[in-house]
Amino acid sequence: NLSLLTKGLANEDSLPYCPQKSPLINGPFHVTFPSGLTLAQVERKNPLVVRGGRYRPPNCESHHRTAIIIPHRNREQHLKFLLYYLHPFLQRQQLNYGIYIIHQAGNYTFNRAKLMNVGFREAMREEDWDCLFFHDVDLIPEDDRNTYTCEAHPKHAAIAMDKFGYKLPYKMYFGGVSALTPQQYLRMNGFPNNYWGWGGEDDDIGLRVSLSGMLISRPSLTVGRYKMIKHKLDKGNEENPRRFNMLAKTRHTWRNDGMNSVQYEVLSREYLPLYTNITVNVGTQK
Ligand code: UDH
Ligand code: NGS
Repeated sequence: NLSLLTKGLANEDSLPYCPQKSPLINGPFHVTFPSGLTLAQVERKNPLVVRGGRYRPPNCESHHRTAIIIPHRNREQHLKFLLYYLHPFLQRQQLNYGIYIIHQAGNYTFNRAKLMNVGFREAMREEDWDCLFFHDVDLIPEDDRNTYTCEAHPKHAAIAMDKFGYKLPYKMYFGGVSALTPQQYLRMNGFPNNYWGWGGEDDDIGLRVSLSGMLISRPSLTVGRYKMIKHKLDKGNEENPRRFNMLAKTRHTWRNDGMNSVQYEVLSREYLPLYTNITVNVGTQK
């Protein structure tokens, strides 16, 4: 009868749920940066990725809906390598996912954390994502078991980066790649909007986690491994001299500066084959 037939089926499309643990997951993999790689090649290698950089497993209904939010300006080469690795990696994890590039328009000082707030709002507008990964463009995961899903507490995924000798540089480090559910994100009022230039914004985010009464979860050092694509400090992202003063005040400012105060203007939204590109005017420092 009908109830027997539908048992174990996830939805009206009659796909069964994917297994709890993906059978396609392997362990560590070797990351290199092939010269001459093109986005067209990455597209050909990922035939099931559809417009806007969306994917869902073809034969089963995923348990997870993960959005990847990548702050970006003038790092096309890094983006190409990240997409080359990330798409197959996320597919092996049998995730329902989408990749969003949040591109800061203009030449004014870069604002990584504010771009993440934009990414959160714009991604959630499109789909009921249950997990958001906030992902630097230059960090490539090196192990399939680093699952891009959320935990009971905000997750700092980039625990072991090659540039820090595959160790955490300091206990409160929250930089590189982190993952939060929409509920966790809103509970800490998102990320700060006022860190212009390099440094400190990730420490502010880490502080917000604990100030809002949550803990930091992390994968193990063996699994949370990342290779960073080497580069110099970008033009337009100079060290922020105010960052230490700002960090000293975070416990007073976090409730008023964040998702409840973010202002920006979306200039364009393009559904490209491998990602959704949102170009945004984030304004300038007051
Ligand atoms: N980003 C851009 N374009 C920029 C600046 C930053 O896309 O112009 C994004 C990108 O996703 C990058 C992230 O913001 O991965 C973080 O910026 P970053 O890579 O410059 O920061 P990181 O700390 O490296 O990884 C800085 C290297 C030199 C720091 C020396 C300071 N003492
Ligand atoms: C801390 C910065 C963080 C930064 C981390 C790693 O000192 O923003 O170093 O930097 N905090 C402050 O400046 C307050 S790195 O070695 O990647 O250049 O992420």
